[in-house]
Amino acid sequence: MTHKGIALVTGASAGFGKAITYQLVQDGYKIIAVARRKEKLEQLSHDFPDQIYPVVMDMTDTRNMETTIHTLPPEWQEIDVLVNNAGLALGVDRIPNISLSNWDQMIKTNVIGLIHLTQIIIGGMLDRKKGHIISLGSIAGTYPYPGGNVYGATKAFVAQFMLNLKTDLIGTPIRVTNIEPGLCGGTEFSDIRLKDHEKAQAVYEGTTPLTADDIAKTISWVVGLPAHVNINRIEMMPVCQAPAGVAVFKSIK
Ligand code: 8X3
Repeated sequence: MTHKGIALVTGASAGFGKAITYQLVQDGYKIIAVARRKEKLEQLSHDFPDQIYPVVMDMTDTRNMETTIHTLPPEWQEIDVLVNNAGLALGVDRIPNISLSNWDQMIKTNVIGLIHLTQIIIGGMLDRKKGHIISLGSIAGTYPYPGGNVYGATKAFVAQFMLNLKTDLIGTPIRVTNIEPGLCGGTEFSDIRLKDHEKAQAVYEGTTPLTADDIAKTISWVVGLPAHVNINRIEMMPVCQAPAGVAVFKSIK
């Protein structure tokens, strides 16, 4: 298969990131697979030893990020596609009954880690006049829901950052896309968010949610479009989901 280029995928060891990694390998990309969990990354590179370069990196540790990226082996330095997938939701508690450390962790990963890594990688893309930056947003960045508070706010940040990034890059060939999925099952997302497997399973009961493969196929399509086509954002939901109505609290007894 023709070698299409190098893609760096964050959060590559599981869920969306793993599906995106496998899909892009099938599409002919070599992948720098970034995640915190070394053993899971080793499994990925065992599956595709020549196509995957594993990098253990914590998205909240921005001090070492630049060194990690700039000391990649020379043959892995020219990144064509960056997939900012790493991110998490913690909790569905309503304000004020929230955990500030959960809020901090979401902001550090979903916002700070993402913008730092993007800034570190974009210079090389501009030098080579080639690149595509894709982030995983969420419908939670557009539609509020109870307990979505800071998670939704981080995803709203990501959506606006990506639009502003595209704007700053006008006149360059760099492409910028935000993927905004709704209900998506089969990953650790709700287990991590709710810290209760049964409650996490219940989120998807009676639904046919999106899957990580649906997200990976969408990214494959976006990346595979001709170089002059930029998909700014894609909001995607399963058929069983619709944007929420506006809430009204009535005090009638
Ligand atoms: C994941 C979608 O609806 O759980 O970002 O916020 S949702």
